[in-house]
Amino acid sequence: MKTTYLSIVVLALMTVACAERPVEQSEMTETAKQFVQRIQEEGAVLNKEISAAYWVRSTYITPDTAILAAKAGERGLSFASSMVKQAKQYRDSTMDQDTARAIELMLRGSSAPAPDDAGLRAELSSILTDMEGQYGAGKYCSDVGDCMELQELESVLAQSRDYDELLDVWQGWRQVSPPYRKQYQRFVEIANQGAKDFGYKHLADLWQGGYDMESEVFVEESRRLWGQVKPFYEELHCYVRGQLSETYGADKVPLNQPIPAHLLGNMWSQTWDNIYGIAEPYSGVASLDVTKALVEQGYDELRMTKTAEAFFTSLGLPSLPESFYTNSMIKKPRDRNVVCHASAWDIDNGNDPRIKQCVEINEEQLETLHHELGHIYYYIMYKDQPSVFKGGAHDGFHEAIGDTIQLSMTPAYLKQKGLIAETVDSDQATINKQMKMALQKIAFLPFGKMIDEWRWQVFSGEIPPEDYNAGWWRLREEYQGIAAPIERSEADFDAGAKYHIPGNTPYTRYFLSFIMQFQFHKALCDAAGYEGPLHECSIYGNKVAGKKLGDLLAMGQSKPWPDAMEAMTGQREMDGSAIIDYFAPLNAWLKIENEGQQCGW
Ligand code: X8Z
Ligand code: ZN
Repeated sequence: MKTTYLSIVVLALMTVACAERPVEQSEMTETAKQFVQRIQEEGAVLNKEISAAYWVRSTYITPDTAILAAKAGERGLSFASSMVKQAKQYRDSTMDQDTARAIELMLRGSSAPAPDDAGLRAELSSILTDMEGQYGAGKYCSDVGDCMELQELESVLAQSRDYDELLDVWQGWRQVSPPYRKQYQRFVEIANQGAKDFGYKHLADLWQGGYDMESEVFVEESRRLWGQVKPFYEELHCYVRGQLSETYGADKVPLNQPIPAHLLGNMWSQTWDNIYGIAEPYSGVASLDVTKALVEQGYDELRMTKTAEAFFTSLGLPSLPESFYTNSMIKKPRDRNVVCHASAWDIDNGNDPRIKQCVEINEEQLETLHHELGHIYYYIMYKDQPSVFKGGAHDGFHEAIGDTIQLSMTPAYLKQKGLIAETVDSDQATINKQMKMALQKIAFLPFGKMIDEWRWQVFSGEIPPEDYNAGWWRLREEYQGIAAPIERSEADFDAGAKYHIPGNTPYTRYFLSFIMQFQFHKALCDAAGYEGPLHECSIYGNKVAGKKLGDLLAMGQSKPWPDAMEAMTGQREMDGSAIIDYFAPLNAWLKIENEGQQCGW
């Protein structure tokens, strides 16, 4: 099963389920421990079947695979409803610690809980399958009839510096989502009902409840973390806006206004490293063009994947099983529609882990491969946990593993791999490198935060269906300081043009991951005995750091996440100070650079 990101059946048995067994049958007939044991066994079988249907659907989008996937998903939803009903009966019973944790995890539900009604379950499953399929098959056909798929549109956004061309592809891709706006609204109604049936106020309450603390406390906690990094984001925003204004003109990018969303090198303005050329502090100092090296050296999809694997094995983690390479999809098929958005799947309980990624030969994709393998190594390392404990300590942990490795892909590491010609040791080179990283890691933070701020408000009814788009742009402006480059209206559904909305993947996990990966990086560098500045540390080849990482992965979600955090970092909290510390040189540089500028929007 694709755990952390797949829509309907989130994880192993916790969200899959088998409807056929009426709740009453289990009443009083088995202990809590026996119940957990049975659910795990039944869940594992069902899981395999559902994974197979979903895998085929995602790698072969047709009306037929929609039917098969929706049907399988429906069975999963039904199993989940039944499981939760039964689990509730054990809430106040006495039981051992592991069983109590298992029951608690079961009661968290999934990202799309179904109401206790067969008709609604079928409707929910088919809406989710259909929306993801429409997104996956999306294309933009221009007036002259040429059609472009998402990856081609993304590459125009990354490379073009022509304002109108950028605008054309930006608005073109956003034609994918209005056709499923009504379906999304219906999804919200049904899943909200499901959340209520599971005992939550609404779906936002359920999503926020997955972090070993009360929902309200978690919401505050996530906002506290945003508060820690916001001032640094505002400095970066100010500097980048100034550079864009010089490039496109102050009429197009006014200095006291939000930045037009199509100029940041990314379809969703979520990471900005593609405009490093515009934002480069010291022109030409220490070239960081890894893409050029990959292309020149003739890397293909397989060699890219093996390069990522080699980092993990250098830490002493095991090689990937042969089946990984046989069964994964790492190349975009030419003859059919697939969901290209990268994902990692735990099929058959750790025995058949796979990724699905339309790998292109560039640096961003190499990083994404490390991200995906982070998930895969989690699956492999918690393989022997009971199914109910297979999962990240929380979902942000699962997202953070591969990204933590990315932080060790320093210039020194890249040189060792022959992917940059030389390392340059100077203050200017440091600032350049930090800028490139910040355009990726700092620019992302408000985006990572606002997506679920929007969904939380949609689920709670604070943003009503008739305000979906206005609510979206209100939050885009508030958090990111960006604005739509052309007039938008409620005929649009701009949130839906981001994969995780039709794919129904919660997004706060990525926000948390982007904060925690720096905490993890620091902890692993400490374990490796590294003493220099954090941004120059690479744990490549270090078995002590590897052991620490492997131990974290092997815990799965068997314990509340603060325990896992403590084992890894010595701290029991998520904390933005490591990311701020990492970027100390750039932060200081930006403050001087922005002096006298009118920052903010
Ligand atoms: O969706 C992903 C991964 C799969 S879990 C490729 N990410 C987010 C995104 O692309 O929006 C990774 C970082 C953010
Ligand atoms: Zn991921």
